[in-house]
Amino acid sequence: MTRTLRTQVAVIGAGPAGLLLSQLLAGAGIETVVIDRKDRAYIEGRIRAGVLEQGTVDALSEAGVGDRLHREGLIHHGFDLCFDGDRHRIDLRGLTGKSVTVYGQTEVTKDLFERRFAQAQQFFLGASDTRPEGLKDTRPSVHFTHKGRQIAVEADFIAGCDGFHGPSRQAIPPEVLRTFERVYPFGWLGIMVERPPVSHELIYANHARGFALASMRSQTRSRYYLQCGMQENIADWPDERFWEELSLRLGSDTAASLQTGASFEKSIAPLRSFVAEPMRYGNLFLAGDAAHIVPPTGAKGLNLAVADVRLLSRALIAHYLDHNDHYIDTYSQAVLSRVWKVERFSWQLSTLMHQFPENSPFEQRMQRAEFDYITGSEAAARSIAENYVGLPLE
Ligand code: FAS
Ligand code: PHB
Repeated sequence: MTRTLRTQVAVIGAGPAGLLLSQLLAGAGIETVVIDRKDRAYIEGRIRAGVLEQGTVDALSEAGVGDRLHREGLIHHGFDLCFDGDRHRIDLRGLTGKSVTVYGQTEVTKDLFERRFAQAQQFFLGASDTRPEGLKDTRPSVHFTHKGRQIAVEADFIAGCDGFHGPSRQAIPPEVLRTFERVYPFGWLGIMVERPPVSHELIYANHARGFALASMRSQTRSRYYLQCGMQENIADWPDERFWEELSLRLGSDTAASLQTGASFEKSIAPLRSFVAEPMRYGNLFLAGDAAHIVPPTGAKGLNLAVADVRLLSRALIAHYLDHNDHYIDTYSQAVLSRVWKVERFSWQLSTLMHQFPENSPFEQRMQRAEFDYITGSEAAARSIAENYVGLPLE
């Protein structure tokens, strides 16, 4: 016996995109139901992004979840690019007048969950067999199993915020959906450690042995990444080996300040660029990783998801409050225009900062020339900076 519910917007996915969308819509009095296959503890425990654009900070503040972010977030006015031991600071503040905030996605998700539960958001967590149906109907629906019961949520719209592996993108007919993909020939091995960061700002390094990134979550908690092979096994990377490799790639001057210790999280993430078009089909709207993936080099994944949600919430609020469907009708075109620009930047920085096994000596020289151009030209540095702090929403 199926239990049928009715709402205005059914949101599949309680990651940052789905949680922020439900929060922004609630602020406009629009009702949502949020469905996720995982439980709150699992979702909050996922360690992912660490750098927030100002636009993301503004959106979280507008959503009423900015208090802890403003208290605990670290404002960064620049970051370092290193190439073969040469180190150059990209002065974000001086070049763009803007900065970024270091604050983990884990914390963003916790803040959003706390707010949504405080506002009695209707959640179905631990759902299985989630299926969006009737996308072209005036009353599409999401069907799933929850605590052994068959549930159907009828809605005006469905927001597919269910990440790269979710069902929403796959519900778009193959003859309509177009996908674009680049899989990089390496991954990122990341660790988290309760030690002060090696530097007060982030360091991106391209060394002959591979890429390295020195990041952080606070003044006492550091996040480090090493480029690694796609088939690497975590068991082959004990902490001692990780610290030794990181020291080599960061260079002896920087490594002299490195405070090592026992990691409490270690994982390998593959790198890909991916875009699905369109981001709307009937009454289904895609947002975040459900529609696109960027390599983490440009710190864009989470920020791009938030930008999608800002445009989607504007479209849905205009529909319900102003009976204006202009932003709904132009959502896919508007959001994809920005998605492709961010894909370009993430691809550019990944291409510059990693060792590619297949690169010819000429392509290696092109990498060096690109680094020398960026460090020698204010215009080139400003281009990197304006993408890193976040392109305008439109
Ligand atoms: P999410 O994937 O966060 O959330 C999707 C939600 O949908 C999940 O909670 C999932 O449980 C749910 N879902 C999936 N299938 C479902 C189904 N069948 N039924 C119901 N629910 C379902 N970005 C950065 O900027 N910097 C980084 O360093 C970085 N590192 C990353 C490392 C990894 C391993 C990964 C996977 C991503 C990383 N990202 C990083 C990108 C990441 O931050 C994403 O951009 C961000 O989580 C996007 O948020 P959402 O679109 O909400 O998708
Ligand atoms: C992180 O701290 O996890 C992080 C920071 C910057 C990136 C990617 C990841 O570009």
